[in-house]
Amino acid sequence: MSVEPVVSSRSPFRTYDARLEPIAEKVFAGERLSFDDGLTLYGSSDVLAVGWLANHVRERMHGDVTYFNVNRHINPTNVCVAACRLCAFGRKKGDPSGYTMALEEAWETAASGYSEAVTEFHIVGGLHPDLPLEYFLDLVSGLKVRFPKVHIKAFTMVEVAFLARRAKLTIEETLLKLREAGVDSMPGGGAEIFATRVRSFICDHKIDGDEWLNTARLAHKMGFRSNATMLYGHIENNEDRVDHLLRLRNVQDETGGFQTFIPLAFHPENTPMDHLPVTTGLTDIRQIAVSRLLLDNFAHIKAYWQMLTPKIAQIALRFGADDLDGTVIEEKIYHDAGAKTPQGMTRKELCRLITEAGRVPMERDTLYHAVTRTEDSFVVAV
Ligand code: V47
Repeated sequence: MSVEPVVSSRSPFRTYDARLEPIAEKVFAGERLSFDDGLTLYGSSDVLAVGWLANHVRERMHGDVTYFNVNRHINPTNVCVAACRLCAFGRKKGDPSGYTMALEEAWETAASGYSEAVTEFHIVGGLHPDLPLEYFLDLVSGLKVRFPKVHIKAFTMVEVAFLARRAKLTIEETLLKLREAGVDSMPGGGAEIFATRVRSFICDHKIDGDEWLNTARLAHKMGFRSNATMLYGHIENNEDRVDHLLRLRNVQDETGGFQTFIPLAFHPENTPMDHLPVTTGLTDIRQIAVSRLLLDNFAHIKAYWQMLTPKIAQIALRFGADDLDGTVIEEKIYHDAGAKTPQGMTRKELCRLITEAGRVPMERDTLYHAVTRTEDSFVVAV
């Protein structure tokens, strides 16, 4: 590898990895990066140059603006038929540490734990063998009655497909019922890694990669927006990561329905893969940067602070990320898997992270409309 710095004539971009130079030229020209470019970005030892390019794209798209939201996570049940090797949250039916919220309890949870009005409920849970679709419809419609202004981002593509199968409905019929009940959009979970070799080991009972993508495609065509995730840092390799990102990019070309991409670092504690090490800071930062560079048709890359830690998430704001996610209030999935991050953060704490990264905080709702607020209410600019 050359140790001479390569200096582009068109920018202050510098790298000691000459393989990045043609990629930089494409980035400056707004050209799409290829599968091989993705592998080069993952393989380059010049992580700062990769990050510089991602930051360039991030600033071209968003300037200094950095988004966050005031949200609350609700996990109605941890009982799950899937028993994924990646997961520390799910419990088999009958396990004494399994729980399922009564509807009243879920509605009370929604209102608890935070003094400022939330703009979003983020609802995901286990694939419960017995809870009927009606439970979830009642849960959502009850929330809408009690909190009519709050956006409901609920149920991953995996949950939607599972509920459809249990109710003997098509995915489309299920999505229509969820929409009628009050679901506004969908979170990005359950995508994991699409490549069959990996997926069949880490989550063999879930829908496969194509089914996840087809469910998202259908939801987008029905007018729902959703997010997308990728779980990295377990048994996947760089080819699997690039494949995952480009398959998302292809669906996004077709539908435009994805809002945000969220790379999720695998937390091994209390999972059947607890022999694996946790990801390192540079792996996390590089993942943010490569995501920003390959997903040219995604508006937002989220550095989910609960998963990355607030410190790494803050640094990610200089490596391609433009969103930190939210106040969250109570997080179960990562904390069951050993996360040491706080359960929630205040608006003030999120704004401090963003401001000290030299960025400009902007509170958003789920659909990225600006939010202004008084002490106990909020207004969404549409
Ligand atoms: O799908 C489960 C992941 C996801 C582990 O859309 C794990 O705004 C690491 O999707 N280690 C659920 N990850 C969370 C999720 C999410 C989070 C924040 C924002 C949004 C959004 C979506 O958590 C699962 C799975 O990929 N997960 N277990 C674990 N041990």
